[in-house]
Amino acid sequence: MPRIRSICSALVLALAIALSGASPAAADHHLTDGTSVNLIAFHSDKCADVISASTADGAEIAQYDCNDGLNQLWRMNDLGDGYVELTARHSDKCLDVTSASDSNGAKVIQWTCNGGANQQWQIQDAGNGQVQLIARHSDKCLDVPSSSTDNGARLQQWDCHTGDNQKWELNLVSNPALPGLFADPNIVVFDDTYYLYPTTDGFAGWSGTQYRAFSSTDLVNWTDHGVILDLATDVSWADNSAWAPGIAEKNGKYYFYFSGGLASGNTAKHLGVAVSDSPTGPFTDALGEPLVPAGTYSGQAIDPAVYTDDDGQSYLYWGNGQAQQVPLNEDMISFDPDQVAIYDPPGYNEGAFVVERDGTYYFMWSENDTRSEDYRVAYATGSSPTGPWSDRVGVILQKDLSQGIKGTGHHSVVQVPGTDDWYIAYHRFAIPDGDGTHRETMIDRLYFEPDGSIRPVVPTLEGIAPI
Ligand code: FUB
Repeated sequence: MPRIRSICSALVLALAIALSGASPAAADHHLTDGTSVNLIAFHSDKCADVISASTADGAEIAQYDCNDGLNQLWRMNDLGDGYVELTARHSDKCLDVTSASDSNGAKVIQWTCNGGANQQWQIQDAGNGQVQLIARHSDKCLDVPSSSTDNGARLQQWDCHTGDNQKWELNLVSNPALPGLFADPNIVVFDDTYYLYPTTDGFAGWSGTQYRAFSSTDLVNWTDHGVILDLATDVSWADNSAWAPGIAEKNGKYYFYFSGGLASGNTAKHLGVAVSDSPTGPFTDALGEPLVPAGTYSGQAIDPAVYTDDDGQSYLYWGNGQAQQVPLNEDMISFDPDQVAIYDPPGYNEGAFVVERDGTYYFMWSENDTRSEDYRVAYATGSSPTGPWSDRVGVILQKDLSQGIKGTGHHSVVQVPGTDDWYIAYHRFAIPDGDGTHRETMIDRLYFEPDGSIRPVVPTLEGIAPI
């Protein structure tokens, strides 16, 4: 498994301190509640693993060669008093000392989380980027018996000592960026804080009604700000299909572009705009009617995205089957229909997104159907926010079956302010068992080549280090 080990030593101490609440400065820093990690035994380089990916209470924890399994991934739930619960991502069960035993040699298992002290762990700095994990009820350490290096060696608790078989490295895993099912992420930065605005996924026919906002200062730890717009209650002309939003800021107001339809009657999608004084809403429908009614142009009125040029002029892009592009008026909630231009490169399906770098504009889009594992991202370049656009340059994001990654698309791109560092947010089929309506939001690095072309993105299971 390609691991992002380099970040461990730099971050592990911050994690230990932040989670113990000992240092507010460190708590500001990086890893806190909800971070997922592999627990890697220092002496063996093997991962703490729920045997056979069992979801049963009582399943033992062993060390095993690290792989990409969710049964080797542990979510840290900060209990706020210097202790964490560690829940296995595949089962949502807690790392637990069996029967709350305080004996040396007591087995470590997974068990339904119940708040017991035998499910609470203190993360203690052990130096050199490693930690000890100390059970609250017994004050004993998570330990690999006899310093075994064997696959399958069952973990136990034992009196804490300085042996390497009680030292653990925490390997941060940041993908999926958001817990749960979210697709079509629109990533933006406002005032040095990053925001993600996705489709809430997991509904047959993409019939969800709610939009949520998430924020982060490091692109790894995301705060859920809850529902910012609900078509079922907040919009008169749509009550269904809250799809793929885009957002822009102007003069201290935030404009949220979204699609929706009616569950009954005409199910065509309209495109609307809502406004708020805050990037985390709540948002109010700005017009009381669609900005782009269904049927105005060929294809569905979906997948809005906004690019704002250096001169402050914002442009709206949207469309399925073909893309429309138009300068927005100063009010951000209207445009001149005579200025709408159609762009329909070969392969274009939906999910248009535009960025600029060094005077070159990049028009990117998604190809194929979101239900296909071949959903992917391609691009062209131009000399202005509305082109003219080059021929399709090529694909920059696609499935990677060697990692089980499928259906990578409907992306957006953000530049870290003041740097040439770029990140891409996109969705893929959820792992495991995802499909075109069960998708997860990922963030990976995006690089430009010296000639200005976009290097194909390597989609990762691990994700990124905090910025
Ligand atoms: O999430 C609903 C739809 O699926 C989006 O509008 C499309 O871009 C596709 O990802």
